[in-house]
Amino acid sequence: MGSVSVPSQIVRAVCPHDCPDTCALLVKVENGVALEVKGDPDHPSTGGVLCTKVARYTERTYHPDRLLYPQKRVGKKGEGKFERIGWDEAIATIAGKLQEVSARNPLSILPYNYAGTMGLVQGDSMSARFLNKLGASFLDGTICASAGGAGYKYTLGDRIGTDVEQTQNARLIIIWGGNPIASSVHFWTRVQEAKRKGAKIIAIDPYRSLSAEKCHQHIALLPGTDAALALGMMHVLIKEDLLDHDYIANYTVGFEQLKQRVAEWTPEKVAQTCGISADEVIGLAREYGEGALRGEPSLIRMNYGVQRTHGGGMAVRNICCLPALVGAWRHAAGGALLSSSSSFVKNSDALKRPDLFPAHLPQRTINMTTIGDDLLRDASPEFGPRIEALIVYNSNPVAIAPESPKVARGFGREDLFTVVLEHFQTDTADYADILLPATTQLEHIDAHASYGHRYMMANNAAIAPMGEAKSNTEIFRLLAKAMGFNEACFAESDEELAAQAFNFEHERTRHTNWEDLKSKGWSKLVMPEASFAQGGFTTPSGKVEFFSQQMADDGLDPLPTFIPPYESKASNPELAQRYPLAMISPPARNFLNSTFVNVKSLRDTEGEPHLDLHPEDAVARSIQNGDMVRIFNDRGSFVAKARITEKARPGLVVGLSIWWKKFASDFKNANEVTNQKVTDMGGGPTFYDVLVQVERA
Ligand SMILES: Nc1nc2c(c(=O)[nH]1)N[C@H]1C(S)=C(S)[C@@H](COP(=O)(O)OP(=O)(O)OC[C@H]3O[C@@H](n4cnc5c(=O)[nH]c(N)nc54)[C@H](O)[C@@H]3O)O[C@H]1N2
Ligand SMILES: Nc1nc2c(c(=O)[nH]1)N[C@H]1C(S)=C(S)[C@@H](COP(=O)(O)OP(=O)(O)OC[C@H]3O[C@@H](n4cnc5c(=O)[nH]c(N)nc54)[C@H](O)[C@@H]3O)O[C@H]1N2
Ligand code: SF4
Ligand SMILES: [Mo]
Repeated sequence: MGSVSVPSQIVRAVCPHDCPDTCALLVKVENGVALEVKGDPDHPSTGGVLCTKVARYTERTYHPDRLLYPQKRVGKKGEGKFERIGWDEAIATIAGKLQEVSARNPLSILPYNYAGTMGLVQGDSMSARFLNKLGASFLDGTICASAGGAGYKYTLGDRIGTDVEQTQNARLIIIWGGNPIASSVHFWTRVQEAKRKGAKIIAIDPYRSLSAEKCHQHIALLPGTDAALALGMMHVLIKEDLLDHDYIANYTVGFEQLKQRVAEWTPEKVAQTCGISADEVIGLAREYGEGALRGEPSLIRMNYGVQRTHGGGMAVRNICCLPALVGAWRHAAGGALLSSSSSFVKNSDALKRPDLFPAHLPQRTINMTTIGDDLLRDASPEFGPRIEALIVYNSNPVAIAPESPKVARGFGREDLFTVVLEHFQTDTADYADILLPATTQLEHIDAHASYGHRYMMANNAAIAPMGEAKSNTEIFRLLAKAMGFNEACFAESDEELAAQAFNFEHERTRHTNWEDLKSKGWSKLVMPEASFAQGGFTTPSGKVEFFSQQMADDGLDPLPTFIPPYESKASNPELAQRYPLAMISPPARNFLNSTFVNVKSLRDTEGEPHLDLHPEDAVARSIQNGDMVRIFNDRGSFVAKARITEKARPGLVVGLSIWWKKFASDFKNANEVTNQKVTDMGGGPTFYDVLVQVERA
């Protein structure tokens, strides 16, 4: 009786989201339907566990609001009124418009893409080929990690750090500007194991985050002052001779200059700069240095909190000097981890084909952090042509980019042609002229690296595309065809692309290949357990560069220093008179950047947009717990529900993010008040370098 039962099948997949954990997934599929997504128990980093967001991945994939067919805008920009069209009309309209714009100047065309999917194929492969061939402007992908990446590179070289799978063996773990319970739960699991084995855990964070409150010690410094704290630690380590002289002599350059530089950074001066006590500075340095002298591994997990203010690059650089001073790199579980991304041997040129860019044409790069200003800019000799066409994929700029009032104004330009590839009708999608339905991770193939662990991963398609959705790659293939691009590379399948994503001829990768990855799901890079036990840094000198000639050549201070925030009481007292509170807007636990905000069960858990503020600051403004408050500065304003809590240090307010504007009562989010100014190096955003005032709404 009834239907024939088909045995369920397990498909190996990868979590595509912008998270360092890059989990291995097992998708249970029956009759073409994905029933359940689980963590692979055999994958050492995933350990069979997923975060609450992705454990509900099928809820997102089969969400009733999924975009299932192409649409064109019929209402005003931003209003969100669309009408269904066919794929032929969609592709012909886009190709026609791009042809018209590129006939004037292809640099007027700009992609806006980031890490909505971290897949190397659906992230940027056929899309990059298409845009290169067109001669479009490049987008500098700065929105997350470029400041820290630059500071790391000057000091230690490529983004290779301690293997996260060693965490549980460390004796001291400093969680510096990160909230792993929310944003890297698999690392946190290992921290717990270390704690059970007796390790001491210290959080450095202006906010008593979910993670900070579970650490042995929490140092709540002022935002954007981490560089000074690191200078103070170095001062104490050197003064009290808590040093590994042998490591310094063999594997570092510039120690004498560093010694002179940090002499002025006394614990008292650091305490003053960071808004903490001198004892905290001294205690932290001794904990770090004395443990090392006892031969105990110490790990610094640096995260993104330290790099979202003016001196974010320098902060990472200064912190990167610490492990070498005490010889922490000698241990597999010691050292520092910012990102593991350079551990991977990727084949980026094969996927993106920069050689397709017409040799006779000029090039231009637009910083994605300043998209608000740049969309509003007229043509000029310095800027080049006005941006006339925008192709958005894997990103939601109207919600996530800084100084949103300008971003929205730019997207609202009547003379701008905007294409958006999306799963859902996001805040950005509302501004599209043509809105195209993209496949999710369960519906397409991909290859993945990670920025947290050291496994190459393969994502197999578990189900057929929903409705008329097409993968990003397929959409750009169709556009290439319509534009008459007939190079063979525009016909390559996703499978062919995925097979090229990694270089399998390197000592780290030679043991596997694409077919093997696809069937097993993942494979660990072959690398030494303690990468820098005997130096081998990828800086120009091959050593840790306390003094960096490269920085001097780039017009930067060649030695560790402190670059104050753009906006703080100390650095801009005049502004602080009007806007006395520092605001940060780090990730909410149940969202992933702006993804999942539209999944009701997760949104319900977050509730509504909140602003955490200290009782002192609340009393001074007659604000009661639960009041609606308006947060504002010269750039804009938004409302949120006040949560009075000592988690926020006095003078600091915290609005966990990133809400879709359309789910907020005032159709706005924290990026109304953030800043488009960029970091000291790497052109990164300064999301947490913001002064505001708060009042009852
Ligand atoms: N659940 C969830 N997970 C995520 C994300 C998400 O949105 N939600 N986003 C993903 C992405 S794109 C990223 S980049 C990572 C981010 O990963 P993490 O860097 O771990 O990010 P957060 O969880 O925001 O932790 C940052 C912490 O830095 C603190 N902070 C803010 N300013 C400063 C400062 O000046 N100094 C110091 N020391 N600390 C500061 C904040 O209070 C916050 O607790 O997480 C990824 N994982
Ligand atoms: N105020 C404030 N703003 C911030 C931050 C902050 O801490 N505070 N964090 C910043 C950081 S660290 C980051 S990384 C950025 C993140 O900014 P984004 O990268 O823009 O954010 P996401 O929400 O990760 O992804 C954007 C979109 O990609 C879509 N997407 C996913 N997979 C696919 C696919 O296969 N195809 C297509 N076409 N679309 C897909 C998703 O549906 C989602 O809407 O935000 C930044 N903005
Ligand atoms: S978001 Fe992060 S923790 Fe959650 S499943 Fe994906 S990779 Fe794992
Ligand atoms: Mo990020």
